[in-house]
Amino acid sequence: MTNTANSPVAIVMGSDSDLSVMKSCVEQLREFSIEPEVRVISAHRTPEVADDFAANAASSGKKVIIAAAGMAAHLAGAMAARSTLPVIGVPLAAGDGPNGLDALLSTVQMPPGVPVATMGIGKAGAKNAAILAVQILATADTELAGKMAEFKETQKKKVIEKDAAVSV
Ligand code: RP5
Repeated sequence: MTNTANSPVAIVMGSDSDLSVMKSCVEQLREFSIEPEVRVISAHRTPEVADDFAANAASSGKKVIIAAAGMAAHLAGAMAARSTLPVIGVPLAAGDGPNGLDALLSTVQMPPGVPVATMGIGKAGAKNAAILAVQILATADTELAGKMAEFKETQKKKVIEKDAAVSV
């Protein structure tokens, strides 16, 4: 197994039940040759671990923290409270609640001074979290910036091809 403790990107999630959705975040990062450190850390069930991880993330070489959780999702906020790093939050649908709206509001409604860049709910948000993390890293990495430009170009070409091929 690769040692990812020195990776510039951490993905923390509240439960292993979040992994099926967060795999798309991992896969998207891998497309940019970034292998993230992936951890299951709960703001509510393992608050000491969450606090310790956030407090030490910057000094251990992390540049961005992606935090994903469902229900009353406080993980991203807990990371932002204890770290100076940019924190990207991914709200997830979990439990019998309102399909992730609970997690979205818990993640996005941070008090002034403690921002969490909150993505959309679920898989699209997980993928966008990876892309935003790459964009943040790319501000100080020209090679990565080039890969991001390529990514955008490929995406554009795909839509133009679909436009040309569309028939009803
Ligand atoms: C949250 O509670 C987790 O992020 C997960 O989305 C949800 C349910 O967790 P499990 O009961 O499946 O462990 O903290």
